Amino acid sequence: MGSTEDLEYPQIIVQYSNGFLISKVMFTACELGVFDLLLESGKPLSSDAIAAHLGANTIGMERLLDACVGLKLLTVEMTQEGALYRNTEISNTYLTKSSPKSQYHIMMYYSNTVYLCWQYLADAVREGRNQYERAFGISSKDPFGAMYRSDEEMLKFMAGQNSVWSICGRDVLAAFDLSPFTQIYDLGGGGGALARECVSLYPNSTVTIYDLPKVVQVAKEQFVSPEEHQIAFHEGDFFNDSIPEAELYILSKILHDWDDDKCKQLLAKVYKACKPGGGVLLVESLLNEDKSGPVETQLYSMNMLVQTEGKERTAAEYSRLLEAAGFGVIQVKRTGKLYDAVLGRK
Ligand code: ASE
Repeated sequence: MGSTEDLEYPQIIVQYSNGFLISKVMFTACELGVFDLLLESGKPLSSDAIAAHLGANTIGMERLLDACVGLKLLTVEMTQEGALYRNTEISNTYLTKSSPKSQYHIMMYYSNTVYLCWQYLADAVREGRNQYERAFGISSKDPFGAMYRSDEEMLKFMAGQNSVWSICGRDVLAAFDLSPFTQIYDLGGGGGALARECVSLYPNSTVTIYDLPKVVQVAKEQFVSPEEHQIAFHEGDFFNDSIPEAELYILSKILHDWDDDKCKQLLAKVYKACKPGGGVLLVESLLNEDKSGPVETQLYSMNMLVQTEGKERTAAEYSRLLEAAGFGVIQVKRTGKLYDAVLGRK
């Protein structure tokens, strides 16, 4: 930064204006399968070969590939046969569908769902509510009814939410020693990627994924194999149905979907169900106490405005919600990655 950050040439303004172009180039290369093809081929390919394989226009594909080189998602090498493209290590690891650390599904969710809601960000700010009516013509009263408006949308959301745990799951679960808790419920556990991390890190634990019946059905069919004996399921709506007794409840990216009243309602129910000596683990992206950052969390909070009824909160705000429900000895651990951990004890 420094000297370029002046009124002669506002570097930061240019960079921010172009931010959405950068996102869309990366999302589009993922969506078209550029990174998957280059991984599978095992050798560098020309833009014509890539276009032919992916059924794309040669001019369009060459332009996309060159932009990916500029973004350091691909490298290019000039040979006698012309320009040959290959993946970078980052692309191989995070942008291919088959990688264990793949972020492909969250990108597709951002590009095809979140992106459309953000078209109405100004309306969301004016009205203070989510934008499903404008973006998709559906009622925004029940945000998860809207987010799960079709089986296909629900599947995209579940796959997207799963992908983040391959890069942050271990850190949030290792933030505290959870080995004393063997009977664990993951409320709103969705596709089960965090549950899988949990049983792998704590081999004596059993994790029950508590989620809506249609979510549990898809999780069983497409995400969790019956051989994963330490993962169980419970079908229910945690606001309207009972919550079974357990030693630890994980609420991962749940409270950020709801306003303070709903959070208090849910936490009071969890407190009642919790065994004495048990606890609740909140996994959330924490804002600084003065809300001055981190910028990723501030942006996610804007996304909660356009997509849900919630917001991102500070550690003190989560602590107050936990205390209001009866939980004590509240501990906070920042991981330095996207998601952090807050533990409350009964
Ligand atoms: C939710 C999480 C997300 C509800 C809607 C969501 C995410 C995207 N849409 O609980 C993941 C976090 N990313 C962002 C941009 O908020």
